[in-house]
Amino acid sequence: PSLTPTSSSCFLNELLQAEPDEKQLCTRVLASLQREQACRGKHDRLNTFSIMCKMADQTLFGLVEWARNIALFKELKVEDQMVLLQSCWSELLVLDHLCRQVAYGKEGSICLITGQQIEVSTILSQAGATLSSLVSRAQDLVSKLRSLQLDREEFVCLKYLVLFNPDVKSIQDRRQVEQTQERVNRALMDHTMQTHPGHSDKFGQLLLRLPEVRSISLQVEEYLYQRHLLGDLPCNSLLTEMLHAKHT
Ligand code: DR9
Repeated sequence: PSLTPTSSSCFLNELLQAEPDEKQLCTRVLASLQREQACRGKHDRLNTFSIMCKMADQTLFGLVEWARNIALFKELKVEDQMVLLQSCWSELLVLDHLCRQVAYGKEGSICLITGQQIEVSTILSQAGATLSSLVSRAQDLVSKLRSLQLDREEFVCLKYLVLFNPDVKSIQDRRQVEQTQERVNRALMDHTMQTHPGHSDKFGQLLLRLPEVRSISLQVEEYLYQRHLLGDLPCNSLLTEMLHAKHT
């Protein structure tokens, strides 16, 4: 590995600078949950599902804000920004969840954005079939990413690759999305070769995880849509809005 910073590593540094701070995010989510609880009376507490949805909603706000601050994203037409976000919001949520598990999760438990750890066995005993399968699939992916020693740089690249997806239908500036995708891909490849010269296929191994992220995210949407049909989703949330954008 060379000692002079390459253009890829400079580019990666820039991407990392724009990463949201986990502590700040946590504080914001906790504050919003507390505000909500304070507005309710003692006998009208939120149930677990609503609390989780609020958490996911706040996380989603953070992810949209993150995307909108990216220079290469801001340069796109607003219509393109919208279709890109509508097509990848659930993948971003899943990636975010996976990365949090790799960074902070303990074996056998799930770490929420609030820092709370919940045992997987507890979830599996309370959740229905769809959620149980989701959590198990996500945990399997977490194990794989841990054994690949996914780092922050690689995680950011995966987020970018999910966001800048030139295959999304009706994109106008397809060429520009493609160029960003290629640039990030290159940076990811250079980074894995520099940090793991002995592990020649780490780059390929990471990219091969993306279809499973996609598949899990579609199952998350299906799960949420089922709960929506049961009338369980809060109506004025970004989560619900994104879910609807796809079903119209
Ligand atoms: C990173 C995103 C942050 C968002 C926070 C949500 C994180 C979701 C990630 C993992 C799920 C954790 C689940 C914690 C569950 C707490 C205890 C429990 O098991 O509650 C059961 C309750 C209802 O289960 P059910 O819907 O299966 O119904 C059962 C039925 O009544 C009997 O058959 O489950 C919940 O409340 C879960 C709410 C999940 C909200 C999901 C938002 C999804 C958004 C992003 C997901 C990111 C990836 C998740 C991959 C697992």
